Amino acid sequence: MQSYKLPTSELTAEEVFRTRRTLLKALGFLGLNAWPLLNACTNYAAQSRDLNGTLVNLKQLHAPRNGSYRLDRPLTDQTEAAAYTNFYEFTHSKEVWRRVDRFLTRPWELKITGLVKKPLTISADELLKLIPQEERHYRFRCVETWSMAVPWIGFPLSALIKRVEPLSSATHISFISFLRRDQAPEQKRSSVELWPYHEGLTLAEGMNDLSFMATGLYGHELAKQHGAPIRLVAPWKYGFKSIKSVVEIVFTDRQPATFWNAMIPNEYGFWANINPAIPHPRWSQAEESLLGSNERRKTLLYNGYTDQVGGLYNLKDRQYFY
Ligand SMILES: Nc1nc2c(c(=O)[nH]1)N[C@H]1C(S)=C(S)[C@@H](COP(=O)(O)O)O[C@H]1N2
Ligand SMILES: [Mo]
Repeated sequence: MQSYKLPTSELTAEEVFRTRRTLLKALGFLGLNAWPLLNACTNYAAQSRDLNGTLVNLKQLHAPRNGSYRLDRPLTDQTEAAAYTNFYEFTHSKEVWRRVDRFLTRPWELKITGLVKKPLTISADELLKLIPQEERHYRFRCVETWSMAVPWIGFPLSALIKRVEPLSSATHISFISFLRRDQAPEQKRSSVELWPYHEGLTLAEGMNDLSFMATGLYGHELAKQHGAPIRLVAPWKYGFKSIKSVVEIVFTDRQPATFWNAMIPNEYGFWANINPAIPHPRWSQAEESLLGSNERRKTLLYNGYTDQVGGLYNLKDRQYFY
């Protein structure tokens, strides 16, 4: 997904350099020859300690499991999932967790506007109290071919839609993420004019029971790199549809613009429904690699959710699969 032109970040190199220098000093002080040791263990030790620290600090959430959603594979290890995320506002690498310190996810306001009878502006914490939370085990498939299986906590998007009462003219829902150049390094560095990240669904897709607003993962609030404090999860679509850290939801009467479609229109469309038979222009979508174990599996049509969403699309019409 990285073929567009953004300057790459040098922060990783800097951080690694700093860690190595500190260790070199310490080992030099002990009179040891540091180099062989360094290459073996510096980065791994420093990184995993920091990530675990981050995860331990998350607030616990308690939500009953909705047993209707069952998996055909084990849950992904939560540290593996947290260490390998896509969040282009912060970095193009998967080590987003190392760049989110300055990102403030509380207080957080979510605005719901557009073609609705009852527009709503509400804090993330109030929203948690307003709508009952549940846990759902979902598969999740990135367009880049990695996948995971995780226990989200949150609520069906339909519950929120019903609260604001869409007008009969509303056909689509647009989702908008934050714009904070002071907190998100890539929003500051990049010349891309498309920020904030934005995504969209049809109203029918949003009302489908699979569409989920996630506020937690693995029994606690979302880690920042997973899109705290609230994000969309549409598990039958490629991962880029599942927009993180949403600040605004707008009901419209036309198909909304979407970030990756605007960035690379010949590779990423509005629909992005998962279909192993239709390759990405640059790679096959037939298989996926499970985060953590690296096990390879055949990718399933609609990521295995045909019973829930198959009726929304025409399988013979390719527009739905890019
Ligand atoms: N705001 C925002 N949301 C985003 C992205 C992003 O870069 N910015 N990346 C998307 C992509 S490409 C994927 S695969 C998923 C990854 O979710 P995860 O990192 O929690 O696994 O988030 C999606 N949501
Ligand atoms: Mo992705």
